[in-house]
Amino acid sequence: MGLHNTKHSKVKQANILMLGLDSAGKSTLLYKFKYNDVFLTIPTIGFNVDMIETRKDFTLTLWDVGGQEKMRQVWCDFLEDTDGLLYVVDSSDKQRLEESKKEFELILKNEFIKNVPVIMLANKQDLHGALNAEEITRRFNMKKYCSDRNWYVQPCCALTGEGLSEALQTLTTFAKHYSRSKETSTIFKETKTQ
Ligand code: G3D
Ligand code: MG
Repeated sequence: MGLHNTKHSKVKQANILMLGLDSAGKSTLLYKFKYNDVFLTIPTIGFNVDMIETRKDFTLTLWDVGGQEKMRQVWCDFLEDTDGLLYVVDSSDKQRLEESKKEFELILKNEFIKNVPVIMLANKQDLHGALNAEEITRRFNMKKYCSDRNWYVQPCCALTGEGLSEALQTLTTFAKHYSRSKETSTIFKETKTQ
């Protein structure tokens, strides 16, 4: 993807993978995130990318690779370089909650993103009957399934932008921490094989 962190250098950017069922609000979120940033759409491949400077000298690169069945294969190509997972759920869609949960569990099982931090976005909080963050935490069994990594459930509304800056800041903290630990383990492995 050409956006790797330079090995052994200070971490300057992190790759964030956005996932979630179709219609959860990923594209809307990305659109809201960007504000003045360059919003790059790659329609031929079917995904959107956005780079956001969340701290001084630190950028999050958000990859919205789409939630449809046909994009599943594509996800795997992204996983290896991922420093953070942004999982979006439509908190008002109780009918598809189980489907979303199954998808989430499947993703977490992937070896490439073992220990990768997760921000769960409990989106569409503006809608009547939307489950709150506590309820989403419980329904998605976060404590159990994310026990091996940093995680946080952030309530938000992609339409108004509420909760989004908090999500990005938490994600930045997690991703920075994760990238650093990844670098350290790389150095350790290299030292061992010498
Ligand atoms: P996706 O990219 O995950 O597939 P989209 O989802 O971003 O395309 O959003 C799907 C629909 O949900 C869109 O409506 C969008 O406007 C709506 N949506 C996204 N976030 C919110 C939210 O926080 N609150 C509400 N009320 N709606 C939201 P349409 O009508 O265009 O299909
Ligand atoms: Mg979309």
